[in-house]
Amino acid sequence: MPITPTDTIWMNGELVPWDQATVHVLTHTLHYGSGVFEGIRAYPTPAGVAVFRLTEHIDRLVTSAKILMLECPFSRDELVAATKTLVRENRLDEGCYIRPLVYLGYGEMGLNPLPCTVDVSIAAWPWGTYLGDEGVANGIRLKVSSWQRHDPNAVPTAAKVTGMYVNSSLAKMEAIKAGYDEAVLLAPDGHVSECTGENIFVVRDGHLVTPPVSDAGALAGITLRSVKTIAHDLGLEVTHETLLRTDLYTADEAFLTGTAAEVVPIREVDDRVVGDGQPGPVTTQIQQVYFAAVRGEVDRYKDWLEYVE
Ligand code: PPE
Repeated sequence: MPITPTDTIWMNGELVPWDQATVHVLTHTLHYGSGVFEGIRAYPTPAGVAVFRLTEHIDRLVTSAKILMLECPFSRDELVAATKTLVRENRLDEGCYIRPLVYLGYGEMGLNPLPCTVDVSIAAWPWGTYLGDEGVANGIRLKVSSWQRHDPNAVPTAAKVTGMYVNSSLAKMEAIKAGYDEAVLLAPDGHVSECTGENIFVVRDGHLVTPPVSDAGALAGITLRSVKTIAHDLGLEVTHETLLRTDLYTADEAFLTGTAAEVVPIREVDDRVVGDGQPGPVTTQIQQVYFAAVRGEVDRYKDWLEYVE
């Protein structure tokens, strides 16, 4: 997934030319994975480019920083304003992916992070579909990973910590090398947790089920929250229930949700066809409403859009 450069990246309060947005090789977080980050998307709408649920993403970033005891030198409001400035100044009118990062900078080494300076960057660039246009249209093939999701007492699964994504990358590589598109990870108790960078839903008898986020060690997804609202508004019931891998095999439909991935149907899990192997009617309906909502085409979800102008 190559990056398309834009003009500038926001670093510690300034817009820095793209090629100069660099760090020292002894940057603390590069060694110990102790940063926190977000993934956010902006979309073109009839009223101009809008960042989807920006304040909620920045709130989650600030919460992740709190969990890691990172003293973020910028307030929530400053980070929201900085993100809007970045998207506006780089004229990303067709939408973009936005990646804020709070990290420990250069100056200290060793496992005590408390004396380190905390740096913040926000980058944005145009990014297409994360799991491919074909996957969005026709569904993807999943493999249950041999790698287990984190134990929340080993690393804080409620925080979006850079170093924790080693686990996701191991699972992703295993799945891709075995010929699948994506992996689903099981929590230490054997229940379904989430995918490498997405939450997971199944549809049973027209009713949506997703794992209980914190018990399953999954991220409290903002797309998951949006999908729950959309489903309720469509008159569909949504519950959080523990799921076994066999619940994925026997579901009528399944799909995953995430900012980068958006809403993607699952057509197979461990070589078992889910439903009839086509995106099901509930998945398709949720996907259509989600894509319309992010593009400002659904009045009732206008509050989710934060305009950069
Ligand atoms: N689980 C994980 C592990 C996760 O990384 C994400 C987002 C989600 C669930 C869904 O959360 P939300 O985006 O709030 O609906 N993954 C981000 C990073 C992907 C990547 O770095 O690649 C994202 O989608 O931006």
